[in-house]
Amino acid sequence: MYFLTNIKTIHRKLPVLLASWLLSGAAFASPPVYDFVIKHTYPHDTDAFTEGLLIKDGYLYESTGLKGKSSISKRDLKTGHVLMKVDVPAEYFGEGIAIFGNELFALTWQSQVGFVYDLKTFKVKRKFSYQGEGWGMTNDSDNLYASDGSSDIRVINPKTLEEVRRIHVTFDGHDVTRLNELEWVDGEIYSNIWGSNLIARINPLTGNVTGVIDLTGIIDLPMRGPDDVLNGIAYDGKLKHLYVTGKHWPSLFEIELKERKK
Ligand SMILES: [Ca+2]
Repeated sequence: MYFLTNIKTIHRKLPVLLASWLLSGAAFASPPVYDFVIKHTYPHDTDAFTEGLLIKDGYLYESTGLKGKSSISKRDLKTGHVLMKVDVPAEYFGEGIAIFGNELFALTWQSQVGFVYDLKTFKVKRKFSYQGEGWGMTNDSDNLYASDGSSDIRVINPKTLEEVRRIHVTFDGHDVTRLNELEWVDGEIYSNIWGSNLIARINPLTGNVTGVIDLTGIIDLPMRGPDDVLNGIAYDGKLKHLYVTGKHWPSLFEIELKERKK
């Protein structure tokens, strides 16, 4: 999500809450915190203002934002080389993507228009509309899941593109806002918390945050600007490999999670 135009309107409570909770040592009964171990580092396109990231059949799919610069690409995971790419029309700010069957679904930020692409050709098959903003997206074997910067994740039927229900995400009784890029990981939803180094692990049935992944320090290179935040989670469910990156980051990291001792 775009920092400069949204910073005044977005509720900032949660990262502060989570950060203070992490610093406190999480002494009270609370969900676990996970640190990371980098298993592999792969190149990432520094021109990519990453909004969506996923792995399908061993290939990396990435969507990027910014008007006039948004695209969707299929890439070699280990080299980052582009295998197929389509530009999003210049009037749209590209956002999250998900793949369901042979179709790739893509959101736009404030245009309230989504696109359905043929996965093999990247040709637009149809469009769909929705209320509010589009941020992150993921899917399981039944549904699409979309965030909009609020504390709700929309559950969407991939055939009708109708909203089925909403997952209201809370942490210790507090609404968790700024949910951004999403990833379905073995029955949980992982969500970048926009503007932070944190990923929330969410129970999709209850909306409860069941754990927090702290990626502070994963990259220490100077970024181009304040928008170049952690964003992008991809999970290879067959190999159980978890990948993360950020906007304009030079690296894509495969990481393992280690629960922090209290
Ligand atoms: Ca993802």
